[in-house]
Amino acid sequence: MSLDTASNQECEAGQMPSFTFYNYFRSSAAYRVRIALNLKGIKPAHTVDLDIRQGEQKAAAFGEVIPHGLVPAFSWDGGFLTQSIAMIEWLDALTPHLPRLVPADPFQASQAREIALAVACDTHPLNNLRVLNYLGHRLELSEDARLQWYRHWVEEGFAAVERILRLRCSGGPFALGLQPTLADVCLIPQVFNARRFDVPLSTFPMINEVAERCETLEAFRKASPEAAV
Ligand SMILES: N[C@@H](CCC(=O)N[C@@H](CS)C(=O)NCC(=O)O)C(=O)O
Repeated sequence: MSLDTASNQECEAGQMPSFTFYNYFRSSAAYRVRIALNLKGIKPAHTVDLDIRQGEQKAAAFGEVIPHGLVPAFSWDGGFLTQSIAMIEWLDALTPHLPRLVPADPFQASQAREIALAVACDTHPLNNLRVLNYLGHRLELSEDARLQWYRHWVEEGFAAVERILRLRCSGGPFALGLQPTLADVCLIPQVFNARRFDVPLSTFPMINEVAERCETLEAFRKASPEAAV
């Protein structure tokens, strides 16, 4: 596959190429992309499931399409894209006729990104597999200490999102109003992870309400790691 600039520009014409999705069922960043694909009704031509516990995403064979060694990623003939939020924005930009995940209104778009980034930048990276592995293997923190770390950063992140939701006062039922957006797409996988690690969520009523509403939608349910097992 050639990754030169000219071939990457082929996508700029606004045509969605036939693409491959690199996925791991329990990855919350990949879960975001699965929700986005379902909400838009887009099916990748191929899905490659990689077991990140075995480090499969770092195999040399994927070096040109997953250069940072993390899932999710997309590739197509002549190009690749990583970073779940960039990938979702790419899907959205190429299919504005399908349900919009980043609202057309610039202020609402910023608000969707605000919540998405509070999850994807301020919360999730602190609890990534490689971070938890480093705490355990390199710094030799106990299982209990790692769990404490995990819960602390989710609680910090969710406290911020809860305050934002309260101040934005969208009226629901989704994070920013009547339609699910990038905000919900990022929030729900983090809620799933929080439940998995028994983070108490009763102090985040607005997040809980949004999660309950999203989970009534098939697009969210079918994207869940539980749907894959
Ligand atoms: N900022 C990235 C995060 C990607 C990421 O952290 N992926 C995790 C799974 S959720 C991963 O591949 N972890 C492998 C590892 O930590 O070794 C995104 O949004 O796509």
